[in-house]
Amino acid sequence: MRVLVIGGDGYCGWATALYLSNKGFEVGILDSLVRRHWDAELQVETLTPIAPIQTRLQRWKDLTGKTIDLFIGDINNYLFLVNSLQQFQPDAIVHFGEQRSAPFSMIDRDHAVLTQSNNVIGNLNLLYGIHEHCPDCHLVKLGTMGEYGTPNIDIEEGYITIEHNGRKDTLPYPKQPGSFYHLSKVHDSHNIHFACKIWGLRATDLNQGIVYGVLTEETGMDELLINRLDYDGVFGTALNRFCIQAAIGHPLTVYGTGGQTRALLDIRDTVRCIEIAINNPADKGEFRVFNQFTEMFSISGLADMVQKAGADLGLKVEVNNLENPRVELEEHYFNAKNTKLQDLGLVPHNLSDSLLDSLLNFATKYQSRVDQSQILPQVQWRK
Ligand code: NAD
Ligand code: USQ
Repeated sequence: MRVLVIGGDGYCGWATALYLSNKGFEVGILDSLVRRHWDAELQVETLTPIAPIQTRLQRWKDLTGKTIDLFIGDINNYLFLVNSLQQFQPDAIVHFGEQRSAPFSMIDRDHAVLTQSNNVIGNLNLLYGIHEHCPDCHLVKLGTMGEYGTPNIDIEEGYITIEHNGRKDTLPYPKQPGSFYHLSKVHDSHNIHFACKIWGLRATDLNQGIVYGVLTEETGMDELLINRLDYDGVFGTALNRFCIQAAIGHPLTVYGTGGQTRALLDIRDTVRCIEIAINNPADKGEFRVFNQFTEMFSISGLADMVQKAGADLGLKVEVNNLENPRVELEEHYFNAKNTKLQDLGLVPHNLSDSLLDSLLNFATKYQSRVDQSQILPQVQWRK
């Protein structure tokens, strides 16, 4: 099967492209490399020294004999996108290629507009590209658990059955996202749902939780295949950030009380979930939604776990409750369903002491690359 990984130079996309290539899929990567450009603009670097994409792919070929096609360009450039689709002829497209940071989208008007135009128009182009050039292709689109927000009822997988004034229907689950980035994902979901309805496209929206970890079997094979690991206040995410903070002796940055509860998963489960979605395509006209996470934790719970794992390694880890730069509930109900991927065969890697240990050791190895001035959050939602 031919799989095009859009955003294949990024954190989830790189791990996925190598995993699928290793499993025998014919893989192509399409990426504009804009994420490397945004890092440069923010003057941040990933904790890990990532090689240029061409070097990465050459190393992969030298090690495994497997070739991954490369298309460098922006999916907002429709001509480029169509040429790539015609050349590669994908059976499935995994779409990771978006601006994915909530704080980045909240910096100012420019960054909100950049986020929504990059994400929403890029995704709309892709829908047209599939419709016009590969209508049978299965779109596997990365959404986010943050589309749902934190409602005071259980979160279902995409749809909820409601009885109202004596009538009953199954409807898209209500969305209450918490940033202009998370909103872009809601807009994408609506556009994909509509395209499936009018053109009979087949699509799976994967509402993914926060991803943690860095090593997968493939990216761990060689230093030149190393994956990115963000720790800065804009692109770094909760658990990864906490491990790196612990390794360099920076107090853990819990925003507010830390009672915020979120859905999380190991990057090794991200790649497996994508494989499961590809191997079990949605029907023609079906807009299918899976909640892609394995466990739920409060942010203060995560900080406590990192503190304990750090202590076991002889690190003295402090926790700081900072004034919350975001507008979000800090104490709330959160119970989301996640059975669909497990029913199709996902066996989760639950968060364990050994994973925290390995992440802390990994962070310690690269600690000299950390710029301490990039750790505290600088983007304010209320500004
Ligand atoms: P990332 O920033 O590491 O990678 C995204 C890649 O997409 C980058 O290489 C970037 O250059 C590319 N890209 C962005 N816009 C593009 C465009 N218009 N055309 C072509 N390429 C483009 O992000 P990530 O952490 O790997 O996230 C991947 C996807 O998964 C995103 O859609 C994100 O919203 C979603 N997701 C991520 C997480 C997480 O914790 N990292 C959690 C849930 C969902
Ligand atoms: N938080 C802290 N301290 C930190 C960083 C974050 O307390 O140092 C808190 C935030 O306030 C928030 C929670 O942790 O309540 C999660 O924040 P995050 O930055 O780890 O994650 P988020 O902004 O939600 O975004 C990340 C990815 C995004 C993806 C999303 C999945 O960047 O691409 O869509 O996780 S989810 O959270 O399920 O929506």
